Amino acid sequence: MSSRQRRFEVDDHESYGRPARRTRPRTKQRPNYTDATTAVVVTRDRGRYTCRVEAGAVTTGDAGTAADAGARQVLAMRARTLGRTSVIVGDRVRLVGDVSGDPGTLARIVEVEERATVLRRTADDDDPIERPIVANADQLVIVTALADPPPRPRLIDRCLVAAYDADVEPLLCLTKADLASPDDLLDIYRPLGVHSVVTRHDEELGDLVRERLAGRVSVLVGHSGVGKSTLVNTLIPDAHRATGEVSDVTGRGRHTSTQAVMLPLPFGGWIVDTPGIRSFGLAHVDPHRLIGAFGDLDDVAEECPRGCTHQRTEPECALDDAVAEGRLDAARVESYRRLLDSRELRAGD
Ligand SMILES: Nc1nc2c(ncn2[C@@H]2O[C@H](COP(=O)(O)OP(=O)(O)O)[C@@H](O)[C@H]2O)c(=O)[nH]1
Ligand SMILES: [Mg+2]
Ligand SMILES: [Zn+2]
Repeated sequence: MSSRQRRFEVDDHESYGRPARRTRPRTKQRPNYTDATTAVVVTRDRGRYTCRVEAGAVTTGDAGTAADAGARQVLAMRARTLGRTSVIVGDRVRLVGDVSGDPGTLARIVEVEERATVLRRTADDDDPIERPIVANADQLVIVTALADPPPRPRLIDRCLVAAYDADVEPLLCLTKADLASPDDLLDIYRPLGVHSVVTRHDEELGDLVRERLAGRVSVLVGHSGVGKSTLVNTLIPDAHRATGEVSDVTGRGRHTSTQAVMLPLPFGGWIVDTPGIRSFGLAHVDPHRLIGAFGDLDDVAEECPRGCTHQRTEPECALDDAVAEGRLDAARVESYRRLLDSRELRAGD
């Protein structure tokens, strides 16, 4: 079993209420849902899931598929047979029952496809468990304002670690370039080879932004006020996301504070706006996995003593030898070690 599959199972601890008592003996044979309607979960609210069903037999979330004008939204609940399997935004599911999407109807989710990736919300004081929040994302867009609010590189580092750990490609999106220059921040992340885009609301969005997002499932993460919703509205003119809110969390209770909403992009792909998610939990991140995101470092690390964590304090780390011999760039190794260290910082740092 791969480590990813294992993590998928570990995540499946969530359930809503108590499982209903069984009145009939459970049959051994699992039902076959191949006739069920395929959909993607776009948002959830207290046990009700909004699922998007494409018109025609289009595979949902398919890379490169342009937004389907004939798609419909279907409200659904979990079928009891799902047991403890969690359902989150981005999940590809099968629906049975009334899948018309007509007002007042409620379909049932009978199957959740295995997830390619899982992003988890960080544990906090209210909830000590890191919960999965978005499935099947392939890009994490770390949205950082260049000013107002000022950038926080340590938070960016934490988001990068979460992305690499989840096998989701990071994209640094630097907003409000009308207020400050992106050069210093770009210099910090250049040694890691992180892709970046720079935006400002008084100018047209560069083609690069759309190119980076097209055909992918991208999750926006960043503090309130950095310009996430402004960006979504620019990308999707009819999205009408509220902007300029003082706080996405205040006064709306815990449920909505972590609500992610997935929207189809007009040029193909999906974007997930995540109002309350500022950082991701890193308690589970394994340093031996993180280095796998950096192929050149990973190759050198094969020369390390067993169990080497590759931190600065390791006396015989092969990364140091490789830097001394000019095989690796010192700034890249240093940046990688800074990421490793960021696992130990608290989310608010
Ligand atoms: N100066 C400037 N302000 C921006 C820019 N983008 C967004 N804003 C403003 O920043 C505030 C927060 O934006 P919003 O999109 O709501 O941020 P969110 O909380 O991350 O969704 C709003 O008042 C926006 O008008 C930009 O490029 N430059
Ligand atoms: Mg917003
Ligand atoms: Zn090492």
